[in-house]
Amino acid sequence: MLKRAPWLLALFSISALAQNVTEVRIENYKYEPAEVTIKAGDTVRWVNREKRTSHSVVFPKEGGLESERMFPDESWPRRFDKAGRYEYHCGPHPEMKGSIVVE
Ligand SMILES: [Cu+2]
Repeated sequence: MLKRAPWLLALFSISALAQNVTEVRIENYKYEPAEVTIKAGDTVRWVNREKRTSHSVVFPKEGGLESERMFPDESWPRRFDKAGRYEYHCGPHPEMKGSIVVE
């Protein structure tokens, strides 16, 4: 097992490099930036930078698919494989809105 560890580490590093990760900060009850454009296969990672408030990300057009609740300094990644426009809002604060454009 120990001998295999470096190989596993190398594989993880390669797969991490193969895709782009775009970060969306959540701060002051806003997604920042509120709209991002990425390429199919890329990942968006939402990061909660609040001091106390928890947030989530809900995609109403996908049956209300919702992220885990993100507490301060937690994050949630989602990979987007299909082109399109993905509108989302926050579960506990529906007035918070954002969108991901996948090219
Ligand atoms: Cu929220």
